[in-house]
Amino acid sequence: MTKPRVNHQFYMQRALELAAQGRFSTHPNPMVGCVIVANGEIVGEGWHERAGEPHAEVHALRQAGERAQGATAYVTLEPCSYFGRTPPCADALINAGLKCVVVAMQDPNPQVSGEGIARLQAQGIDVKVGVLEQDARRLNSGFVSRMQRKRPWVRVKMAASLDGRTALANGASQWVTSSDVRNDVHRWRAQSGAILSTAETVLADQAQLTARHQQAVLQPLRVIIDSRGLLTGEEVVFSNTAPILLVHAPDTQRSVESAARWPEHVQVVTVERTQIGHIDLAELLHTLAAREVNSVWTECGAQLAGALIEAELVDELIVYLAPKLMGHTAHGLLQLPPFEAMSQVPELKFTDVRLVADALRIVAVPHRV
Ligand code: AOF
Ligand code: ZN
Repeated sequence: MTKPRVNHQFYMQRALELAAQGRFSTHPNPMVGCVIVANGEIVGEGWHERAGEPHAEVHALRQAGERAQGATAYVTLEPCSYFGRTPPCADALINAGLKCVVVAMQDPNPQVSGEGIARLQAQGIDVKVGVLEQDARRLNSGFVSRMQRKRPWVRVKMAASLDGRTALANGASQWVTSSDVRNDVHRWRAQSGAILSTAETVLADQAQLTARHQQAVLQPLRVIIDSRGLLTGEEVVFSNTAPILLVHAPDTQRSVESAARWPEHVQVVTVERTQIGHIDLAELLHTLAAREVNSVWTECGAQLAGALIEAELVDELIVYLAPKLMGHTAHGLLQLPPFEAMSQVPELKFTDVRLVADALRIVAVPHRV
């Protein structure tokens, strides 16, 4: 007699949905979901809501109670094996008498990294790894990036007319896209660990760089590159007291003059310049990862966006194209060096295209060979 096939993907899909509920609140921790199934019935569900609070497995085990005995747990990330802010989930699953644990992906955190799985197996629990792994990795691209590459996942947002223009020749640019598009931008901001911009953009747009989205629970760290020392502390961006990281170069005049003049929510860091005089963006990203920033949402001008692309530090481009035409005398999206052959131009791959309000939103990833 053949055993009925258990639909691991079905339950893992549910666990991923639960995990995604932490989109606006879990960072710097990963989003994790857990489903406990006994005799073909879901008896417990949970997700990790906030760093410092119980992990997904703990919530699901509490709900399942006695019914966890002999059941199967579906977890989107390998159960943890060490005492962090909370005790190890592998132990909680062992103590509850789970028979089988299905895991979407191994935890890239070097403090776990296979140990949680080994711990479960050592107790005779049947562990299956890799169900819907791609989806789980995509969901936590930021956490995985910080753990494995020691830098955050970098998204660069751009908005342009259909013909790829951002500002008229005289500089007029507000607003290329409609206010409904800006709501979508606030949603992205709200799920990012940091928003990266420059003093030039902050001054030109009177930007606040906050996440004004109803589900925004944690304000992203606002990271502003001010290598020329243009900001005084009087700009609108400083009126909101969410944290700001001001990035100066060692020779930035204002930083040399006095660091103490900045309000309490502003911290200044110094990042070296590269040979061509720009802030070393790779070093800046390492600094952000060290501060537990998983993902960076970049809103900037053509220069920084171009520099990030040239340095191969962009993971996703999010481009909003408004149904407008601005003509060839208007400014383009990106500053890149002149290319002499088509073989030199950076190639991308579109991963998502959809209508957002009246704009076309394109997500593209660099096609690295
Ligand atoms: C799990 N289930 O729901 C989460 C896990 O500081 P702590 O105690 O919250 O631990 C955070 C680490 O635990 C985090 O870096 C990641 O490795 C793991 N996250 N693990 O089994 C969960 N959120
Ligand atoms: Zn855990």
